[in-house]
Amino acid sequence: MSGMSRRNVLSLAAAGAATVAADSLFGVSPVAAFDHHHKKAGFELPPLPYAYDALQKSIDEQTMHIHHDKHHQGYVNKLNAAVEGMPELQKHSVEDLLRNIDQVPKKIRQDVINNGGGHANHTLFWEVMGPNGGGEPTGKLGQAIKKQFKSFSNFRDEFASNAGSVFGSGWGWLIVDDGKLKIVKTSNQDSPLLKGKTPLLGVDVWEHAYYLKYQNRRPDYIQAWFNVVNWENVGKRYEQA
Ligand code: MN3
Repeated sequence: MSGMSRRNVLSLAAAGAATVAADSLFGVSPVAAFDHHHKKAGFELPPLPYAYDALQKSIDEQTMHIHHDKHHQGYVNKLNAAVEGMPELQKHSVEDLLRNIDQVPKKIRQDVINNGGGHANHTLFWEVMGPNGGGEPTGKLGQAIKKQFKSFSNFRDEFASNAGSVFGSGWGWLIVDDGKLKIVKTSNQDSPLLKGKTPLLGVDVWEHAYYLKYQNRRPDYIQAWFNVVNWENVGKRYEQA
């Protein structure tokens, strides 16, 4: 009898230990990410600024859910894990960390490049899209694009072919570099901020951004993505740059 109950106690203890171990694999940053009373101590996933099905003409609802709730949340969680116990880093914006990457301790620098980049890039990505997107930019940005690329249609072709040519996973960007508009690409989650450039518009060309709807047809995804670009927001970013 006593041997039996002792075994039960042991197996409960073992089950408890297994639960703790499993939690600690995934549970480090959600605490920091969701506890608004300790906002300073962690980075947070921003809510999607529109409904998950709002971009359906170009990006399906399931992709938006997985992309925002799983992929972007994952970068936020891993960024929080990387800077855990480093309040001097936690108090900065992720953009500041990336702009000053040389001052981030070497042992976590690549983690901040990958996951801080993932967080900043996706935050921008949601903001430069919208349900009433598409068309052409007006105002100062519209003028600057025409000046730099001769026409909006030239700009669009160049942007699309640049993003389409990213080898493997990465991003196609419109950036401001020394006051000039430029089209560039980065690999993985590298942000233009790492090189002191200001990103205005970015298209995620990782397969997770389009594979459910477009499979291997990345160029089709990029063409459709132009129909949800929120040029008003991109124009605001330009005027602040
Ligand atoms: Mn992505």
